[in-house]
Amino acid sequence: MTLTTEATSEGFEFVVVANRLPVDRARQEDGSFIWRTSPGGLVTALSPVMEQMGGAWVGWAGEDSEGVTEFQHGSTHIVPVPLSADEVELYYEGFSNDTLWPLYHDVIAPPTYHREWWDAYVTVNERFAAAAAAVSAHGATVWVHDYQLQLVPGLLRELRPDLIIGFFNHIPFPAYGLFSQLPWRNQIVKGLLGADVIGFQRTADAANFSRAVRRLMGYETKGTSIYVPLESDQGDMNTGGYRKGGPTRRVLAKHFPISIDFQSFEELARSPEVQARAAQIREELGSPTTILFGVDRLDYTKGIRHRLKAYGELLEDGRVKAEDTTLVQVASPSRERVETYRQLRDEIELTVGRINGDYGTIGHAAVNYLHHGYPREEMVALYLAADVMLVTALRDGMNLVAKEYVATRFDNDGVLVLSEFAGASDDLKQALLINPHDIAGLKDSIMEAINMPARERGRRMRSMRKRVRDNDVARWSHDFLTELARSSAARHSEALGHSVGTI
Ligand code: GDG
Repeated sequence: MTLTTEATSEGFEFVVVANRLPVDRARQEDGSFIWRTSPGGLVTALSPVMEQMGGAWVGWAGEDSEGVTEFQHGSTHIVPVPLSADEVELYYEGFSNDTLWPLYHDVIAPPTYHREWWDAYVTVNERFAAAAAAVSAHGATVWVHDYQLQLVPGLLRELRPDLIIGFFNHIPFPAYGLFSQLPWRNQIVKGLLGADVIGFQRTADAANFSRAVRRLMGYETKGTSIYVPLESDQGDMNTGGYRKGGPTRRVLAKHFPISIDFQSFEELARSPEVQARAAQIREELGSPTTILFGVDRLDYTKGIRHRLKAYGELLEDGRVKAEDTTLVQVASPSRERVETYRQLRDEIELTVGRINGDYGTIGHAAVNYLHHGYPREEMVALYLAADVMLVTALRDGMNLVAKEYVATRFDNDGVLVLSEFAGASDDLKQALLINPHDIAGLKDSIMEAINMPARERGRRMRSMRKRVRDNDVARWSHDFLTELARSSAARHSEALGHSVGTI
C-alpha cells in the first residue's frame, strides 16, 4: 500500500472523518480554553494511525468550540465542524445516542424514534460530507468513522465521485430483525453503500449488513461483495426495486477487528514510575490478596450492573471476603445528558453503596468505585495492579480495555474474564469467556479466575499477548487501507474496460 498523505495545493490526500476530533476544546475554571485528548475507543485506536500517516481530521471539537478554525496538531490538520446546541441535542444525544446506539446494541435499552432527530442527523451528515469534500485532494482517500456518520459515504460520493471512500463501524451492526425497526433503514443502508469498503468489527456484523442490503434493496451479494447498481439503475429507494443485470459497482463489506498500539502500552507498563505506582495502588487498597478490576465508560452496554450483582452475591455467599478481595470499578463519565445514562449512574451508585454497606469493614471497602477519567499512566498502573480484569459487556463492538489489559501484562500474569458478546472474544479465546446474563456462570468464572494456578495464568496470558501483539492497531489500519486501495484500483480498471484481477 502506498499512500501519499501530504496536503497538495488543492487539499489532503488522506482524510479521516469522525464525529469527534482527536482533541476537545474545554473551558477551564478561569475562563481560558485548553485542548484535551478526546475520550473513548475511536480516538485511542485512530491516533497512532494518524501520527504515522498525517493528513486531515474532520470532526466536531466539542461543546466549547464556537468560532474555532482549522489548525495543525502534530502531524494532523484539524478541521472543526461546528454544531449548534440544538444539533448536539437532536443529532448527537438524540439520534446517535438514543436511537442508533441502543438499536445497534441489541436494544438493551429501548431505542427512541423521533422524526426531528432524524432531520438533524441528515443536516449534520450533509455538513460533515461538505467539509470532507472541501479539504480532500482529487482522488484522495477518505476514511469515515462510526454510526453518527452513516450517510456521509453516500453524500460524499455524490459530491466527489473521484474520491476513494472507506467506512468503519466501531459498534455492532444488528441482526435484520432489529435493524428493520428503524424507520430510516433504507436511507442508512444507501448512505453506507456509498463507500468502496465498509469495515465491521466481527464477521457477524458484516453478515448482518449484507442481509439488510439483500432484504431492503434486493441487491446481489456474494461472500463479502455487494453489487450496487450504478445510480441510474437503482430504482426507487423506498421500494428497493431496481433494474437487474445492469452495470454494478462492487462494495466490500468485511470484518476488520480493531486493536490497540500494543507496544506503547507495554512500554508504559515497563516504565519504573508506572510499576511503582501499581505497587502503591495495591498498598493503598490495603494489600488485598485479590484485586478485581473493571474500567468502562459508564454505559449500559458494558454490563457493570451484572458484574456488581455477581460480585455482591459472591460476598453474600461468603465465597469472597472484603478483607482479602476488592473490586476497583472505574466508570468514566459518559453522555450524562441522556436520561438512560443518568438512571444507570443512579442505579450503579445505589448498588455500590449497598454492597459496601453490607459487606465492607473498616479499612476494607468491598467496591472502590471511581466516577472519573484518569490519565493513561494511571490506567496502566491499575491494569498492572489488577489480578483479575472483568469485561462483562452485554454487547460491545470490540472492547479495547480487554486488549489493553493483555498488552500491559508483560509479566504474563493476570486473568481476563471476558464476555462472549464483546468482539474481543473472537481474538482472545484464552480468556475465561462468560455469558454476563448467566449470573451463576459469571460467579463461577470469577472464582475460577481468583483461584487459577500461576502456570495456567501464564499459559493463557502468553497466548493472548502473542495474538494482540501480532494484530495491533497498525495492522488493522494497514489491512483496511490495503483493501480500500485494491478495491479502488479494481474500480478504476473496470471503468477503463480492463479485466479485473481477483481481490
Ligand atoms: C467504541 C466501541 C470499540 C476509558 N476510561 C478511561 C480511558 N478509557 C479508554 C480505554 C479504552 C477506551 O477508552 C474505551 O474503549 P472501548 O473499546 O473499551 O469502548 P468504547 O469507548 O465504547 O469504544 C468499542 C471501540 O469503539 C473502538 O472501535 O472497541 O466496542 O463501543 O482505550 O482505555 N482512558 C483514560 N482514562 C480513563 O479514565 N486515559
